[in-house]
Amino acid sequence: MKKYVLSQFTGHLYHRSRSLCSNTPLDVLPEIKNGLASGKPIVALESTIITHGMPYPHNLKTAKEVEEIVRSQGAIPATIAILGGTIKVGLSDEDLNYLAKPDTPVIKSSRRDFPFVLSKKLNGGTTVSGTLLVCSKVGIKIFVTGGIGGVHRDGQTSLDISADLTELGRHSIAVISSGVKSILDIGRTLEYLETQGVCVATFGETNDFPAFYCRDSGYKSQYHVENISDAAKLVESLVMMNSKSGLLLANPVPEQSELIKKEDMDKVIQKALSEMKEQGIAGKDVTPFLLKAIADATKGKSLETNIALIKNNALVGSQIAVELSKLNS
Ligand code: PSU
Ligand code: MN
Repeated sequence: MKKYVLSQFTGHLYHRSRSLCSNTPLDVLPEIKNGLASGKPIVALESTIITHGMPYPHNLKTAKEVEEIVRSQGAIPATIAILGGTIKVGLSDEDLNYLAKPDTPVIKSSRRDFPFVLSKKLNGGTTVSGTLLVCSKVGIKIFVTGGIGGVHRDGQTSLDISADLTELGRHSIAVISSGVKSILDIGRTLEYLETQGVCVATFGETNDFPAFYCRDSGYKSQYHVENISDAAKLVESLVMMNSKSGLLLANPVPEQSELIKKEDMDKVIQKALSEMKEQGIAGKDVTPFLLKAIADATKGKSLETNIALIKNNALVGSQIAVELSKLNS
C-alpha cells in the first residue's frame, strides 16, 4: 500500500488517531492535543454559526468573546472548521478573521459535505453534525453551541430533518444549546431525538424545554439538572456508558435576554416561513435564510438574544467541562 508522507499535500501535520486514516488532514492545536492527553477541560465550538449564522462583524466578535468566556472558566476552547481542506481543531485569530469575512468562500458543512470539501481543499463552516463528527474523532466530550437543527415544520412530508439529530444519536458527546428554534417542529424534533437514543435534559429548575429565543417552548425535556455538579455527573455517566448516543443539555436563554415575547416571535416566524416558500428556499439554505429573516424583522433583537444565549451556554458548558475533568482526575 502506498505510504503517504506527512505534510506532502497540504503542509499540515496529519494527526494519527484511533479512528482516522493516517492521511486524513487533521490539524489539532498543540494546546488542545496536550489538553486531551492530560484530561484538561476542553470545550468544542462550531463554525457554521460564524460562517452562516450571524452577520459580519458580529460573528467574529461573538466567536472571540465565546472563546474568552471558555478560557475565563479554566477550560480550553476548540473551535472546529475546515480550512483549505484541512480539518482544524482550534483556530488562530487569523483563521477566525478569515472565516468570518463575508467574502470568504465557505461551504456550510454537515457530515455529508466533508468528502467533497476535503477532496477539493475548500473551506467549511462545520454545523453541529459536522462538529460532532470531528469531536468524536479527537475525543472531545463537551460541545457548546446556540441552537441545534431539528425537524422542520412539515418535515413529515419534506423529510427535512437536520443531520444534527442523527449525529447526536451516534456519539457519546454532550451538546449544550438553548434548545430548538420555533422555526422548527419542536414536538417532532423531541420525538426524533428519542428515536435516536439522545438523552434530553434541561439545565435549570424545571424541565421546560427552551425554544432558543424564548425560555419555554410548551414542550418538556425528560429530565432536568439543577446545578453544574449534577450536569457534570450526567455527562460522566454518558461517557462511561459509551453507548454511542449523545446528550442534549438544553440551557434556557437568561431571563433578562429573552427580548422577544413568544406571540411576537410566532408572528415573525410565520412571515419568514411564508417568504421562504415564496422564494423557493430549500435544503441547507433554509436555516440561514430564516435566521436572517428573523434578525431583519426584529431589527437585530433576535441577534442580540442569539449572542447572549451562546455566551451563557459557553459559561455553563465550560463550568461543566471543568467539573467533569475534576471527577475524572
Ligand atoms: N441555529 C442557529 N444558528 C446556526 C445554526 C442553527 O441559531 O448557525 C446552524 C448550526 O450549525 C446547525 C445548523 O447545526 O444551522 C443546522 O442546519 P440544518 O437545519 O440545515 O441542518
Ligand atoms: Mn435540512
